[in-house]
Amino acid sequence: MLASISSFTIKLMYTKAMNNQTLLEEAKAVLEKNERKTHTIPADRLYPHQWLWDSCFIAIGLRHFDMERAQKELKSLTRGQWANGMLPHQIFTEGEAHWRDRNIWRSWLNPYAPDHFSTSGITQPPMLAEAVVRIGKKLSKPEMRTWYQTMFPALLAYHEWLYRERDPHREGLVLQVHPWETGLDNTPPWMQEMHDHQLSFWIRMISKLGLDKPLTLLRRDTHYVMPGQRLNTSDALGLYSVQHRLRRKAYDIDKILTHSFFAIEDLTFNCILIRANHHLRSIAKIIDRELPKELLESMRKGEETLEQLWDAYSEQYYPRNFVTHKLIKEPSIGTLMPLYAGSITKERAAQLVKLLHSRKLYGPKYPVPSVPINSPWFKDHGYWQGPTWINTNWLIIDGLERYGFKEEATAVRQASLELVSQSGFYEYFSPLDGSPAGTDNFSWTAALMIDLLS
Ligand code: 2M8
Repeated sequence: MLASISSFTIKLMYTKAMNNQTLLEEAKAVLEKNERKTHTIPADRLYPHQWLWDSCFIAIGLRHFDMERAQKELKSLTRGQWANGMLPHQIFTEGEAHWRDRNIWRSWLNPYAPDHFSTSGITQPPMLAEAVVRIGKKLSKPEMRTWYQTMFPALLAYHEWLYRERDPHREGLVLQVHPWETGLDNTPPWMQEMHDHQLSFWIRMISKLGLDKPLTLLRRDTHYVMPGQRLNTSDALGLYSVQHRLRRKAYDIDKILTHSFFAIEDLTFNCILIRANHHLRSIAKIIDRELPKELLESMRKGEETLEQLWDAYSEQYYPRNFVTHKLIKEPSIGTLMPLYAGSITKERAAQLVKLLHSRKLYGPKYPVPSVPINSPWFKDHGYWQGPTWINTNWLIIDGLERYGFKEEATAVRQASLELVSQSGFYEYFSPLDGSPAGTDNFSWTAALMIDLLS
């Protein structure tokens, strides 16, 4: 009996190892397919440009099998850096075919934008320091120092820009001016604010008259992905009209803030920044560089101020409206991101872990949903309004591990592996039955799978 059990166990382990090996090879093939000269695009056709946080997640996977390419991926992000320090969320691919995308943004309207590349005029979660350090950890000591010296100026300029431009009251939290800056495009807190204050008369009329349905045919994303798996057309028009307003102000933050109330201190963005600050401090230490006093002070305040986003009544974190300082109490995956920030107390972390254990909230069969299951916003294939994404899982796993919640980290890791091995490298998945959605051959799903398996 014992002998047969052990041979069965060995067989099972062998099959698992085989599966993992196949998965690794397939993941590498996705990254190869999406490789362009200087960087990797998120997915063919649907996302033909370079995105800021995508490239960071991609480099985190690439470092396990092609260090040179991983470094190139991050260095290529600095091509698009503005002279004021901003790292744009998109660097556009050249060529006639992409003229329309470049023209929507017209980054050339801003004097700080680079001359040789067209970019967007907003940023995305500051994952760069994390990716730089993950690469550094796999290098020899002298190589690591050289690598950090190469990336330090861009990182420093970026973090200084974030606080200088996006924390005008010097409170330690930075504001975002478009939901695309959070990477969680149509996440409920932002959509609620947009519906309450930002949707213009003409967009409301379009959806009232049912004209949004035919307009859906004009969208690029719904050519490649089923319309029910993206945001609806009236919300998409809302996002473009906010973008248009930013363009009219030539992406000048002073002008934007004088004329708009759509500015939010986003939870996910600020948590990623807190962790990035920690990495920036260690990079500076390793290469014997001092960080400017003002920056250090902002970093310190950020950790302290995060606690102001805690709502004792519902025992959750929320983003905050920058102008009114009111918490936007729409639950979303952001509430778990302080685990990744790593600056909250162990007790507070344990309170968040309770949310992960609840089946009605963040603990369905395939965690972690981008919106809790019991939210009226929840749709299991609804883009950032329900599905499980591998990048947010990766952030949560990392946070759980650092707080010592090993079992929970293993469960989220296991669910992520299962989702991908069952269906492939999709953009997102139903947290209820694991069915895939969005585009397939999605780069960060592949890259982070490589990281989770390594
Ligand atoms: C999605 O965002 C872009 C706009 O930036 C889009 O909707 O077209 C988001 O999932 C974002 O997090 C991601 O970086 C980007 C590319 O994968 O796609």
